[in-house]
Amino acid sequence: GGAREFAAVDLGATSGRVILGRIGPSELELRHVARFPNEPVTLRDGLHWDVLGLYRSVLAGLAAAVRQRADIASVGIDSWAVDYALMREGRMLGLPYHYRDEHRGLLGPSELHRTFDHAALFARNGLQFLPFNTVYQLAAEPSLDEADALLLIPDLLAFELTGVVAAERTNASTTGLLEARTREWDPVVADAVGARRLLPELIDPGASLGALSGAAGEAVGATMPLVAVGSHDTASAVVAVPATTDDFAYISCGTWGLVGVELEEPVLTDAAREASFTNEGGVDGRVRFLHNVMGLWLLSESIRTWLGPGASAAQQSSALEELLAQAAEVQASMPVFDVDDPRFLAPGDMPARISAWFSERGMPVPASRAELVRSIIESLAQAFAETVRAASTLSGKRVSAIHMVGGGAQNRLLCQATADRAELPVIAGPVEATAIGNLLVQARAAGALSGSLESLRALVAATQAPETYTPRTTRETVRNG
Ligand code: LFR
Repeated sequence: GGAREFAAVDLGATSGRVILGRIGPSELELRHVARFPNEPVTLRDGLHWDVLGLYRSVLAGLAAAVRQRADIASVGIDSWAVDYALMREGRMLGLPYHYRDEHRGLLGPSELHRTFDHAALFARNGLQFLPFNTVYQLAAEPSLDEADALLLIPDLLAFELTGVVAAERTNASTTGLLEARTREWDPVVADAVGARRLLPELIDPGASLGALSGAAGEAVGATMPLVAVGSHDTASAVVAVPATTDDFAYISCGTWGLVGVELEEPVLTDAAREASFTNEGGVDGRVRFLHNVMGLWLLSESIRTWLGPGASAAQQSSALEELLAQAAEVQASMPVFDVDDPRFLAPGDMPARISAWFSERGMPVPASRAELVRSIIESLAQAFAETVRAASTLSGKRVSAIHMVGGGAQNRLLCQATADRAELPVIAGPVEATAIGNLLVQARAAGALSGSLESLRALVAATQAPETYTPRTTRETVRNG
């Protein structure tokens, strides 16, 4: 069959993009159409996503895509997980909160754990404890009674674009309201937070949601169908891992570092729970058995602190590049901290929090910005390596290589440090794995491709040329281990 054109909307915690993909059985070609910042805003009642600004950027990005290609077969949307809008009669009841809102992160777990502790929840939903999981946010939610539906972020945008209400299953698996084994809504946990009547019908990646319609169709200038993809960004990223064998671990590295393996069945053991592993739903019914490592957030928030309020995205990324170059030159061995300490979750002064972590333990504090950046990189690499080992031990899955996808794949220092500390090759790229996974699932739904995830991955491997980092084994290079 001939190649066809698809559009991916991929919203990350710091930026969003619209990407066109031309896809056929031996073709996968990307064209970047639009990139826009995602800037949260603090109101009196807490930290929120600017979903209206995002929606406006999505419409403008899709309109630009249509101007470039009149023959777009479909559109797919993915974003970060867990956050939601409450709806009443098709109207949003206030702006969605940001999962990094500190107040809700403290209140939610303490509310829900009075009736359901984490072990009881894990036995049902298989999720690691993260204070911002939807189920905890709902336990802290002031306006549930007024709502008649709950829509996760991609489902919210899908509703505004098409008028169709549905819950895409991979993202629903991050809420805590889905049973890990059946992948259906769990009425018991949903009742515990009073959300049962708010949960839409579940749909799977590949299902069509119907054509863009109404004001959305007019703004975009076309009425192609919206197709459900792995709407949880991490689910889409894992689809596009360019693996050619089965024995791999993945690190989807952006704001977060999502580190784990793909399985057929969830692992619901005490050991998995105690190691903070999660069983999220993948495309084609696969299980993403992984742990959330704090990720590049540690770097981006440090840079935001150093540059001060008002620095542009361009200033931040050039500062990052400069600091990484300096960090690569640091000769002294830098101390490693626990990147998963919950104190690093909320926005704020990151360098001060990292320094405090070291001083509290009587450890040397990195003396310059370059040293602190190096310490962050080494600490992330250490956490990545340990998490890959744990994923393999806990699941019994053999791992002989690590695939690093997402923005982290272009961070050479991080890729090499991860290879060194894991003593495994790191295969880096593609950077746009999430958008590619989004596009591939659409292409398969349209019949432009066929086959299992393995054949989709083979296409990525054949067309995107990942780069391999081999572990260095001399004593000098593993000095930090
Ligand atoms: C990554 C991600 C993670 C999820 C976190 C919060 O972008 O989707 O998978 O745990 O954001 O939603």
